[in-house]
Amino acid sequence: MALTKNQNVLNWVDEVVALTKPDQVVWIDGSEEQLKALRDQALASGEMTALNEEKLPGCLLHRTAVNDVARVEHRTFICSQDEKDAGPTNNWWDPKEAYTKLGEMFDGVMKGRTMYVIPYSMGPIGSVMSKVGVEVTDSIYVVLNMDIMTRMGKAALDHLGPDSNDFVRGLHSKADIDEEKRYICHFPEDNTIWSINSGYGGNVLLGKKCFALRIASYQGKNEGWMAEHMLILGVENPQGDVRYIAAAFPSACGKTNLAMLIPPEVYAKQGYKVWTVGDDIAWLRKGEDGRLWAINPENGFFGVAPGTNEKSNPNALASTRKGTIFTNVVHNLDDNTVWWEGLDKNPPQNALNWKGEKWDSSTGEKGAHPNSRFTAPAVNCPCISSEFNNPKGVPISAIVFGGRRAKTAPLVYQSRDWQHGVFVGSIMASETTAAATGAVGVVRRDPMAMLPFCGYHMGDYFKHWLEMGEKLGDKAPKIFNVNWFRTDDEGHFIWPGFGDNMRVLMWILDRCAGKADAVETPIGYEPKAEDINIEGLDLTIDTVRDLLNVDKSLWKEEAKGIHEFYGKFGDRLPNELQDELAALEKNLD
Ligand code: GTP
Ligand code: SPV
Ligand code: MN
Repeated sequence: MALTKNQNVLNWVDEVVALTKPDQVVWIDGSEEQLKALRDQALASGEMTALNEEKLPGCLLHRTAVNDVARVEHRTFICSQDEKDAGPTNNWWDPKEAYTKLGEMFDGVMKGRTMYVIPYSMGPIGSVMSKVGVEVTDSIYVVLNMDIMTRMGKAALDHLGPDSNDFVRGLHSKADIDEEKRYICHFPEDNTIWSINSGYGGNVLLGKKCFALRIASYQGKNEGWMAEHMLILGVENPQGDVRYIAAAFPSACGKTNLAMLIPPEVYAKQGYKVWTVGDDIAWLRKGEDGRLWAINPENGFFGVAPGTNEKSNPNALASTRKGTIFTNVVHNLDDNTVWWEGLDKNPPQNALNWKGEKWDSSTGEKGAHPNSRFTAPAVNCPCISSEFNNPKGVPISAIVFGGRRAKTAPLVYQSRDWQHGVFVGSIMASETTAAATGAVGVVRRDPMAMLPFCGYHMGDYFKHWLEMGEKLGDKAPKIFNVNWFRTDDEGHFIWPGFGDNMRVLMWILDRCAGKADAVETPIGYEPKAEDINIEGLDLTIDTVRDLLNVDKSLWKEEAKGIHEFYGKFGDRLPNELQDELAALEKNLD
């Protein structure tokens, strides 16, 4: 039975029912009773496997098709009326053509299947910063994941109200999981997403990257706010004051890890604490007090499993110990639990790999897919912020950009001002990871970690950033860049990373509070090496100096790459950024 009298929602659901022709339609109300029935159905069909009830209560295991394990950027489209509005960094498809072509594929695709209608809120119910979506899908896996990742069910429709038309329409079908016919299409001007032939996270949990970044970034530009690929964390000092940082790193570059970090002993003993508000997406808006405020629109974590362990990220691991869905990890058949590379040094002997095949770890073949994931409820996280559900969000003191760079980028530097900070974000580059299909480890430009997620012209996006800075004036957060991934000549990471990244955050917060010094370099302000606290680390101040070194010849090469990249944007590149590039080149001479 329909859960709403909102005629805009009802009409749209009627339309997609007429198109896809499901055998039946089930409205997801979010009740435990309904969810239990769906879990049971998924267990009976083999779509999911129930895990050890004592060790992992309420946890489920799922395997996607082997051809369907990551986002597919080459099959992701921005379907704006005007090709120019998608910009040079997106794949564009004429909306009329896309609707027609995909319409043929969706025609009758749910015959013999059940359609689930999922109303959900991105952001706390009742917040002025939250927005509603409705996803229609033929996948129970999607329903169960959306339950963890969003505020799902009737409350979302109540939040929308009886008349509003301001909701994002998401249509998804697994169809035949045919990778040749896989399309993730966004129609920003219609608040619409159509996704077909995939069952993998970022392609099908339409509230996440598709809505909360691609559609929302477009909405934010029009409505004067920002949707960003950022974690949000709070650092509490011994006096109990909390300062918030938002940080944008590309996929699989450390957001979940930083968001949940455990302070090293040197800070823990003084009473410092770190609280997680979000690990992947931030919606940011100027608040009544003139500062920039952020909410995390999500309600759970869709985190990278490999590398997560008791030492690297105990909070993430703890988050996955109940009510979690594991995707494409190793199934330990001895005790019906899960395993992945980097969990511990004891791969299970009697186990199935991510493909469901008998797995022998001694062959050296990986058991879990490098992009295997956990979907864990945020409430499970031991360090979840008390402000997690605060409809006002949290005020942001610092914005941090960062990527995976073996050489060029130093451990940390600060921009001279907001405009220079936008430049710093725009020139981000990072080595590609397994989160998207394609080559891994190739350096590419990834401005603000939004290359795959900006729903409109990236030149206009830079302009929007500059405008936000003007709006915020002297209350704007300070902007920084970090790199945890510098390597030595043998390719080993030099900086210990993980919890020790707090040492860098402390310099950042001290700078925001006007408490720390800096030295000027050609690329921006850097800490004095002695201002990075290395107490308790097996690392010398000379190594910190190396980590902070700005190699002018590498940066001159970098500037060439930036020129080339900027060239793509033509006259939609803001002049301010050209000026910043010219200033960088001058500083390097
Ligand atoms: P998405 O969910 O794809 O957006 O990824 P993410 O940015 O949240 O990345 P995540 O925190 O899951 O980390 C991805 C990988 O980077 C994992 O294998 C981590 O072990 C590794 N990693 C995270 N932080 C650090 C760090 O400080 N140093 C090093 N060397 N590796 C790190
Ligand atoms: C990412 O790839 O940045 C993720 C996972 O956070 S996905 O939901 O697949 O986009
Ligand atoms: Mn992400």
